[in-house]
Amino acid sequence: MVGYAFMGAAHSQAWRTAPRFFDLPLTPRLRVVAGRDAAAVAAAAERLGWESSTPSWRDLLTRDDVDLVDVCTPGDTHAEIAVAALAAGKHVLCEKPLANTVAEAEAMAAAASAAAERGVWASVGFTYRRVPAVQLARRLVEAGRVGQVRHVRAQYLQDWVADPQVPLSWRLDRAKAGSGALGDIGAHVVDLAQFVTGERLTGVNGILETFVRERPLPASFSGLSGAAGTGTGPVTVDDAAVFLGRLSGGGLATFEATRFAWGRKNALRLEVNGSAGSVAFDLEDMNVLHFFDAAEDPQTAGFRRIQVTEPVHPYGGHWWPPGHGLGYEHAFSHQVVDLLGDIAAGRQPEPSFADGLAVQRVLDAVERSAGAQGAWVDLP
Ligand code: SOE
Repeated sequence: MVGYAFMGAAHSQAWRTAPRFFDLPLTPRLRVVAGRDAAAVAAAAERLGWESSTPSWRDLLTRDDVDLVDVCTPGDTHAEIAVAALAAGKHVLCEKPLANTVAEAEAMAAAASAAAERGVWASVGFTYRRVPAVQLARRLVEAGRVGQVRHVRAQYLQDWVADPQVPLSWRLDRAKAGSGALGDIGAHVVDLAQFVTGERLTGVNGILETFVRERPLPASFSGLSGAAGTGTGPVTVDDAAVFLGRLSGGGLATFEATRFAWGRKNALRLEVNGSAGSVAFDLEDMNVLHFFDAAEDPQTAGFRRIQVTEPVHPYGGHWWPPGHGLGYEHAFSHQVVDLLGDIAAGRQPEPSFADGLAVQRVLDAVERSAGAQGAWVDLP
């Protein structure tokens, strides 16, 4: 693994836990974690359960006991690490968004398709696909239970920078993160909208805003919170993104991604309205899927609140007894389960780098639309 902060901790937990709850065709060994600060990465290895550490990610590429490289760094290093790892014959799991630019994402997708010819696989970590209720939503849409998709209503609402005194961190730095709310959390809802509907966005029209343009420099920062130091610096990314989209099946989509929705902590919401029904999901109530079936008797029809915690449900029966819910971290374990299953079977894991590139093109189109005063931008 490269990187060992928030995402590195989440991935480590998943690599350790998945084989304890699922029968996996391959057994993960946490061989080595890389990070620039030798002392800090050594401490992280100890804390997160890695056998060794190194200050150079390139060391991973020459080790025979490394089969897969898990990229948990900010977006500015994804392309370089992932392309080099694939060239070295290592499978790659890369955090989202795939890259900071379309050009980087294109290079990564090209490297992934060349590697696939050699049975070396790449996947991008749009982890929310692995929430059981999201998988169930996909199953219902795929089975035709909502019919022809008319609307997708997608939001990702957070509030962790709504306070102007929250200091700068890499997620607010365009050079590191590529974009702000758009790429950090908007990317998730773009991916989920396309995953759940099985369609692609064919065009977008959007606006971006940065509400707080100058923030304290950090004295320290960890995860999503930090302490202010002295002096200030510029915020170089969007705080919020709002955009419209057209879907390949003719439906209409609306998206909102913001870090300024006080009280909304991690509210990823997705609602799909089709010709035959609707599904609705909210990550803040992540064990539940709401489903409306338009074929039901109108006298008693209504949104059904499905508790997605039963053995018949996706990933069901592997964790706790029926009715006992899962949390944020379980989706990362499911990611490990699916990825190792696909690698062992010699098939392309999903989401692929091509899927990551498709999302990147949407993000780029939203930025171009916003830059062109809301012009409509078509996607290939
Ligand atoms: C912060 O906005 C963040 O941790 C994102 O970086 C993640 O991708 C998202 O899953 C949760 O929020």
